[in-house]
Amino acid sequence: MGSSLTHKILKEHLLSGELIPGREIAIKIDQTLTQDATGTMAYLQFESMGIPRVKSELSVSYVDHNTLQMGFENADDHRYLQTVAARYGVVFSRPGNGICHQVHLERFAAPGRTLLGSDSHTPTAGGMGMIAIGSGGLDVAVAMAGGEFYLTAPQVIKIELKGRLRKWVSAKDVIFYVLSVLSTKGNVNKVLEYAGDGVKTLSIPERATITNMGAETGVTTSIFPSDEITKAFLTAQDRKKDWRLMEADEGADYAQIINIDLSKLLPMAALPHSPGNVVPVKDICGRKVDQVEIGSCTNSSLRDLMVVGKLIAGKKVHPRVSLAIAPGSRQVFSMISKNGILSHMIDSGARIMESTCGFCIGSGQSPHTDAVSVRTSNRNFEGRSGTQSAGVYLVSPETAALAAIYGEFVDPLSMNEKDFPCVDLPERFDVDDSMIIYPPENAQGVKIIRGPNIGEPPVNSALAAHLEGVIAIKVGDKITTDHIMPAGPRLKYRSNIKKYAEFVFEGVEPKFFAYAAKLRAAKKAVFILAGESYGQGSSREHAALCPMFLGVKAVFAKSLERIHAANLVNFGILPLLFVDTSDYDKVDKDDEIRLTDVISCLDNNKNIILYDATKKISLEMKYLLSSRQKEIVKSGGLLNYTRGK
Ligand code: MIC
Ligand code: SF4
Repeated sequence: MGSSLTHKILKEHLLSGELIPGREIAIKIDQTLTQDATGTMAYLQFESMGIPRVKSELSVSYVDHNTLQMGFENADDHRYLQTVAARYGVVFSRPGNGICHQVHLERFAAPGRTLLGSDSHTPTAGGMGMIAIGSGGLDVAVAMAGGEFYLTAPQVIKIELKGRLRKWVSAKDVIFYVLSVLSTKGNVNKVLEYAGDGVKTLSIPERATITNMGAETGVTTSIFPSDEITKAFLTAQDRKKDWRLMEADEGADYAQIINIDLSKLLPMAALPHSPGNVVPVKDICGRKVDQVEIGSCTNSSLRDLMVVGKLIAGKKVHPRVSLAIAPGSRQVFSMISKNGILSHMIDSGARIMESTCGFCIGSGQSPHTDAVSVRTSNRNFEGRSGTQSAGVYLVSPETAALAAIYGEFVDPLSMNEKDFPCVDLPERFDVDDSMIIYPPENAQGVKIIRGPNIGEPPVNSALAAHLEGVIAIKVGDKITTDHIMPAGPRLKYRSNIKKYAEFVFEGVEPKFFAYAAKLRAAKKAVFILAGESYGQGSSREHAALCPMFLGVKAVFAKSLERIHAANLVNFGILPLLFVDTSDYDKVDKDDEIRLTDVISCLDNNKNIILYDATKKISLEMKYLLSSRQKEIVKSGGLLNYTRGK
């Protein structure tokens, strides 16, 4: 039987294990990427490994998330990242050069290769026919040190595309449709592989929009084949040499097939507060809009901004609406400034932002109280915009541009077909890599500069055989890492775990920090009780690292998302799952809990008994850990485990 494209690339990179869905495998990582908000920890961890220079083919450090520089902390992080990159052989993309995923797609992504990034939207590069996976920063640090990356061999779902998108329907609407089928939970350890004749109708930026937001389904990654369109894009980026034909074998085997007729899709929107709440835009027409934000790693390519610019040319932004536009990269920014599109935007009343994540991560542009904010980004979790009472709607660039002009939701399909601004990608992009700094060959003399806000990563102790403690918080389903570890104004503490840990569960249970401190002082373990799909969303390992710092020893959940579960293991927190999920209802906050013989249960593959001393009940907990992961948890985390070896 033929191979899927996913399995072909995984096979070429397989270092250990069998490529049988569900089994743990280790693969070689060719490229890595980090961004500033997860990068400082990743490089501090890399430094602690004592390796003289990165061993990956290519490692790039981007500064794109936090560039507001409110206070010295942020600029200190940037300086640390620049100097540590030079010292260890990492390519450095300066602040202002663009959002990591957009720049990586333009300048570095290559078909057939593997990429590991400390950001959950790393799968954006899957639009280029590579296996691109998001993970915690520590896993990226290990990959930079030449270590293998462990993952569960995925089930591959084929998404067969036929037909062509109608005018006014966008690549974003394809992924919204996929989200309406798969939802945001229950897709762990799967890969979405796109195929079929419809693929040929989509440009690379459009494919990247689709693979980018595949992250919201919770899959390991998404991938498109590499074909003549990929070749043309790479040629236009002056990188033809990176092209390679990559496609699935005829008759390849898939776990599931989803058929999509592109010509039947409608413009869609994800309603507050989940990317999975999708409805056709026609169902919300007329709803008033207060803010429109265009950009983010999902929709900030030259194609997207050209469409937006042409749509708003000669028109004015509605008086109620604040429209902000952030080009995804300096290349995009520079090209729209030269071709006149930027003038149309400025003349319309749009506010032009830096080429960064900015609004998407709540770093500026928080909407007003109770606002309706319409965004082209990929996440609309409650409070992520920085305004708890705002409702964020996710849409395509086309829908966003119309909302900015009309001040309300307008169905793009109600527009005249001939008025749709078709955009052809240029034969040559403006290539100027002057904001990308290559490391010196001999970096021995390079001094790494650390500011006072940059602290050493905390270390954990080995797991105790018996754990006694208290459930300090009980949360429901779909708790995201934004709930656990808020970003926005708190981002500047990413390099200072002691300080950042004060904000764990800030928006959910503000007393959590004080409660955990009290339990720690009483030498009690801290436990977290969660529902389905705990740890959705971002890859930020701080959502495990800071709880670990506060004394969290185990999470009891109905189910866990992939990256967060791996981060819990990496920091020595036991990820335990209810054998009977209805047991979740029997346990409460403040309950005294005992876990006995934990080590011998792990060693003998036995379920762990959670004894609730308050309720006087025993519940059975399971875990999905490989032998290697058990050793990591027992050691108190990956750093201890690696040092021990
Ligand atoms: C996000 O979109 O949530 C982020 C901010 O890019 C995160 C990374 C982080 O928290 O630094 C992600 O997606 O992994
Ligand atoms: Fe940046 Fe938003 Fe993309 Fe995360 S989702 S990388 S914050 S633009």
